[in-house]
Amino acid sequence: MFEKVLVANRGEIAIRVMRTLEELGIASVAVYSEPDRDAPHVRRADEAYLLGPGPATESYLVVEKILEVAKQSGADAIHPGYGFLAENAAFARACEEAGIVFIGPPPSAIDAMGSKTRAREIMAEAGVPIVPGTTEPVDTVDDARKVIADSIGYPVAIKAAGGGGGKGFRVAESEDELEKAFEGASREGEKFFSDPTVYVERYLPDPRHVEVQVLADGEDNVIHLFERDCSVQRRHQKLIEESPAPAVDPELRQRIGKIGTDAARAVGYRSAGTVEGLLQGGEYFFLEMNTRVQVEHCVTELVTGIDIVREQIKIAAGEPLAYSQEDVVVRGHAIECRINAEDASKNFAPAPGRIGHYREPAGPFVRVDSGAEEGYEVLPLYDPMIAKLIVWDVDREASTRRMLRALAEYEIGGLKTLIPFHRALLATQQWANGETCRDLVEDKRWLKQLAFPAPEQAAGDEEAEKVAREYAVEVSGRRFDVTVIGEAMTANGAAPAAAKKAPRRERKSGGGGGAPGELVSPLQGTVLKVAVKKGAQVDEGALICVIEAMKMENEITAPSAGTVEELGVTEGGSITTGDTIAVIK
Ligand code: MV4
Repeated sequence: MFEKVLVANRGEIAIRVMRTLEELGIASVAVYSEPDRDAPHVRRADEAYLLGPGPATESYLVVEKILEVAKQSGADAIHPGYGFLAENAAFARACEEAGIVFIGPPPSAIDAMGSKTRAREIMAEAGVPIVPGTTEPVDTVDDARKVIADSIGYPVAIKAAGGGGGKGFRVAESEDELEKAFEGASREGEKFFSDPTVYVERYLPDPRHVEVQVLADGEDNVIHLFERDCSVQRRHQKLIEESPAPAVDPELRQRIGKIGTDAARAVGYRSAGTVEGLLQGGEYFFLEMNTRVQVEHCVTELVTGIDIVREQIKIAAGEPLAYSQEDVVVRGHAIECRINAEDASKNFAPAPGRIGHYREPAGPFVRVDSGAEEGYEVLPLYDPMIAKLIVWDVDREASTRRMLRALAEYEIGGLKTLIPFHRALLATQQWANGETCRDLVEDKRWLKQLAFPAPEQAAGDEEAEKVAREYAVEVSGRRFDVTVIGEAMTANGAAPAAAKKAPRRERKSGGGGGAPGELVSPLQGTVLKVAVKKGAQVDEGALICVIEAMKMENEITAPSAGTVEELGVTEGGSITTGDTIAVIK
């Protein structure tokens, strides 16, 4: 097994991966951009290294820099998370060439699935049902007109070959709309993937988005962990995901599970992956394969009890799968709500800013995968998804009630999030019926009425003249919640929550501050023991003294090897933060 893994990502997924690494006894290495210096994923890791400025193209996407950090830190492997470099075959190859394991599929499988036309061709050959349409690029609008008339029929979807996840996707209801759709898809393909190639599919009128989680170990064991339904999406951004899919019965479940494993086998897959498809009237069609761990993998973890990231890491380390298909069973129902810093009532406008008060829900069968905390600033530079709320219960109805309870417990002040949207949507009859809620997420009037009930509490908005504050009062022993609206108070040192910076974690070693070679006390307390004499030679990591603080004994060690030129501590003496313990040169 690996000893140390670099996590080439940020936010909730970086923390998610580090948690599993710790459980496996593997040290974690974080990388970060300048504005992420004090981000939670940086403090969660055992070691952290700066990549560069904020824009991802200068930090999280710089292959050479990440490989350099991997070498410098002695990492055996790199976990890419999702997004950034996760589906970049050139990066996976560069890792291999540098002798570092890429925790993901073989580059050839990334390439095969990266081209949507090639993927469709491979799937058709392997007997996997694809959405009817072309498996080859369509070069011109005239060619498209012909192939549609001959074999597809309207409406059609024009999709970019380099696309995926809905980028470069246009619909033409009839021939009049074809040229515009074709050019739109081609332009978007060129813009996002430097590839203007498009292909044509029959447009399915009201499909459900159903995907299959697969695991393959490279030793011919390919299994699936059943399906997820991700039909609640807007502009191709998934908002809510669940497992099992409400529209899938046991017979169909077996069928689409096999489609998932057949698709994975057809490209020699190894690692965790997802086969995405459309379900329309009992028919299931392959759409594309995501060759990474996905945002929504957690719902599958909750219904199967399998840690997908752990399996992914073990597979990458060369271990065979510990599960066979028969071992995998689905129990109960899990739902995930993406907590984005967005205002649904304003057409899902991005709502970056600093989080004020922050409190996560808890209690039975509630999981929060978050990259945020009190005082954390959501930057417009990166993905607006700051956390995911995932719940489990015995069935869909109970799981929905549990999600509504957890959403009500979730307190995020200072900026707007999708919490009000999720609470409203999960309370609708459409959701209860298991519908896709497609009209609802596009319905401006419905979205508008979920405008934020009370104008955002002005936590952190020091300029606001009037602020709303919530208090609990007791009247004759009975508790009431009251909202007091008045001028902001700055007295009593009660700083608004947003003004409080997240506490920095103390770094244990390294002579932070101080002159060269100076070892400064990180704490205040009593010197219980002095382990060296002045003039002594010490190795790096050698015990210098023991300081008792807050009833805890803290060992202070040498940050580097050298001679103890000065010694500022005596046994039994007291010491304050910032005092010189020793000078080692
Ligand atoms: C489609 C489609 C209808 N016909 N393809 C592609 C990316 C993914 N985000 C949704 N995609 C779709 N591809 C064909 N040939 C409809 C969608 C679609 C969708 C599908 C299921 C549930 C919700 C959806 C919302 C928008 C688009």
